[in-house]
Parts: sequence; structure tokens; C-alpha cells
Amino acid sequence: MKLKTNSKGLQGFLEIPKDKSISHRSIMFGSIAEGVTEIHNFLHAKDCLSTINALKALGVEIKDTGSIIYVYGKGFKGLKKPKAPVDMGNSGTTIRLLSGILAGSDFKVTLFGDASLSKRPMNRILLPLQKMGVIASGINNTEFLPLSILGTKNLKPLYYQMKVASAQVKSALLFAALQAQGESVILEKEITRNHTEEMIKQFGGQIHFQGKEIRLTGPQNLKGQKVVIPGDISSAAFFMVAGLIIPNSKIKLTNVGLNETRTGIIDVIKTMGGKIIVNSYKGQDQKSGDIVVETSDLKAVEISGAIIPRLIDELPIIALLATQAQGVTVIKNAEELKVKESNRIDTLACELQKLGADITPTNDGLIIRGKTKLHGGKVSSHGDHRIGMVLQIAALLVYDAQVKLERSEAIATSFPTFFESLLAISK
Ligand code: SPQ
Repeated sequence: MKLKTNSKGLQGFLEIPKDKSISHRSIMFGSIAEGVTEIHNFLHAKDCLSTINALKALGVEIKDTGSIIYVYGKGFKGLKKPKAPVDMGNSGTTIRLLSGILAGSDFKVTLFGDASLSKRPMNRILLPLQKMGVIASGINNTEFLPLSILGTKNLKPLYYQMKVASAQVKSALLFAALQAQGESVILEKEITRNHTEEMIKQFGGQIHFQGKEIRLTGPQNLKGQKVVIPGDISSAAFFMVAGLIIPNSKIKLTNVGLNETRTGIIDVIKTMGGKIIVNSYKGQDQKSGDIVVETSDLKAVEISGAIIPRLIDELPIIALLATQAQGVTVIKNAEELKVKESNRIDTLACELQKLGADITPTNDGLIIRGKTKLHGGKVSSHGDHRIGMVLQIAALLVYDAQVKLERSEAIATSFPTFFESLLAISK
């Protein structure tokens, strides 16, 4: 599709779509808890619908009224053997977390997904789940989809030092640990998003986490809850950056989730000299607030180490931000970007170079020299929603040519109303 280019400024306010990570987990927790879970503000994006369909295939009754979703949970024991292999679509969160949930069910399930998901590494969950007693493997003894999972009612607890900084691996192991006989200890490589830990508490479970250490004793029963989902900071990030780099812009983003394990992008914007104001709401279950951004003069930054998991999904749009900052921005320790919906290090460098950015891929990140004037061109999302949205925001900086985006439909994976939102604040 031809992208909107040449923005004369973005003005107004936007209600950002709801959090994808919490939406997935709300359906999963509702399904394994006992009693009714009532979910408000669920994100009706493709990835989250994969989670709903998967849990329905496992026998869970889920009623979607549009504004509220009711999940009629019957505990872990309520899950039933599905009639056919279960489709995970494009969603890494669905397949990895669900594998942990299935660890305690003594029936065999086959999980498959699209071409992108079929290339993503699964040993990171298969190997620790095998240690707990699960018979789990990828196709032809590889780590790739389709996965076959045969759980056990006699799950062993796990003491595990994580090899990658991944909330999905941690969450899969926590779902399994909830069903194991005894205390599991998980040691993170770096602190990652903690929605699963927070929701175990919210659903009445017992979990202790401090720093990188998490302890949980199973088996545990959870109770259905009311869940109200805030806006997704990973979706807000595209408009935060747009507001900073498009001349004559000032945008207010309302009800954005501000869980501290997700707010690395705010720290980076402040370090770069971006004009950003964050107003937290008081008395909410999930920390959230408004974010106001304004066109700014930006300077380069180095991003590495413990902050990486706090902004892993925002790095693609931060790379675009860096093309409009003075100096050399260096992103390091972000090798996890290579195993997302696309190899985000390579796809970002390749597509932004086509528009004139000075961006070089490295083994574990990117080097970006700014400030550069972008030009028109033909680019592709590579089927990756976040790359597609970066390219649309980049196109707003192109004043004298067209930007054509191939595979723009990928954006619906996490942000189905992205183009409408952009039009709503365009002059
Ligand atoms: O679900 P999926 O496809 O893995 O989604 C992505 C995304 O960009 O939307 C990653 F490609 O987000 C992950 C995130 O990168 C969502 C997530 C979660 O909800 O637990 C955790 C992160 O992945 P990981 O592998 O670092 O744990």
C-alpha cells in the first residue's frame, strides 16, 4: 500500500489499543483459574485472538461481548484434549506460554503456526519443560514448529538459571511450576516484563520475586478475577516517536500502561533530550497514565545492558528515532531482536537504508548515525507488525516522494486501528 507521507504536524490525543501481553495472559489466567474471569479492554488483535481460539480448542468456554470477555475457568484440570492440532498464528507469546500451561495435562497436543513463528526458537522452553518431566519436541527432533507437547500430572519442580532474558520463557516455566509438586526457583538473566508474576498474585496465587529471583511452590489453585487492561506502551511507542520527530507536533496518549518493566523507552527519550511528560493515574490495579510528547531536538544515545528487556519491542521505533538525533546511537546486547517475527536487526537496517537512513547492523544491535533526511522508496514489513509501523512513521518524514509498503497487513497482529489512529491526529 502507498503510505501517508509528508506530515505537517501531529496534534491531538489518542486512546492507545490495550496491552497485548496482558490481553494474552488475561485469557490464559481466566482459563486455568476456577470461576468466572471478567476481562475489560481486551485487545482484539490477531495475536490475542489466537490465544482465545487456542483456549477454546482446549475446551474452555469464553464469551466475547465485544466490550467484556467472560472466561469460565475450571482450573488446570478443566482443559480437554483438542480434536485437532491447535493454530498459534503468528504469536510467540501464545505458543510459549501455552506450552507451560499444557505441561501438567496428560494428553498430547500438537501446536502449529505461520511461516514466521515456525522459524522461531523453541528449545528455550522445550529443554526446561523436559527437565520437569514433559515430553516435548519440535518437528523431526528439531526445536521448530509444529511442537508436540505431552504433559504429566507428576510435574517435577525446577531450579533454573535462564539462558536468555525472556518473559515468555519465564512465564511458561511459571505456568508449569504452578502445577508442579514442590518449590521451583527461576533465576532471570535480566529482569523482564513481570505481568505473569503480577497476575499470579492478582488471581490469588503465592509467588515471591525479588530482583532476578522468583520462587513459587506448587501445586496451586487460582480464582477467577476482574481484569482491566491498560493501553500498550509498545503500541504507544510509535506515536511517542512520531510526536518527537515530526515538526510542529504535540500529542497526548491516554491510559498507557506504565509497568516499570516496560518503560525503558521513556528513560531513553529523556536521555536523548526529548520533550515528554508522564502523568501517572492514582489507584489503578495496573499502573497507567497519560504521556504527552512534543517535537524535539534530539541527541544520540547508547542503549545496552539491563535496559534492553525493558524496551525490547520498542527498539525498532527507537532506531527510527535515532535517525533523527544528532550523533551516533549505538544499540548493544539486543541479539534477541534476531528471533522475533523477523530478524529485526537485519530487517530494520535493510528497510531504513532503502529510505536513506545511515544504519548499520551488528551482531547484537545497530549503529545509527543522525540526523538524516529520509527519501521515498519501496519497503516491506517482512510480515512483521512492528517493522511495518516503523516504516509508516518513517514515511511521515518524506516530503517530496512516495513510500510504498509491502505486506502492510501484518500491522493488524498488534494494532488493527493503526492507520485510523494516525489519520485522527494528522493535520
Ligand atoms: O508474541 P510475540 O510474537 O513474541 O510478540 C513480541 C512483539 O513484538 O509483539 C515479540 F516479537 O513481543 C514479545 C516480547 O518481545 C511479547 C512478550 C510477552 O508478552 O511475554 C515478551 C517478549 O518476548 P521475549 O521472547 O523477550 O520473552
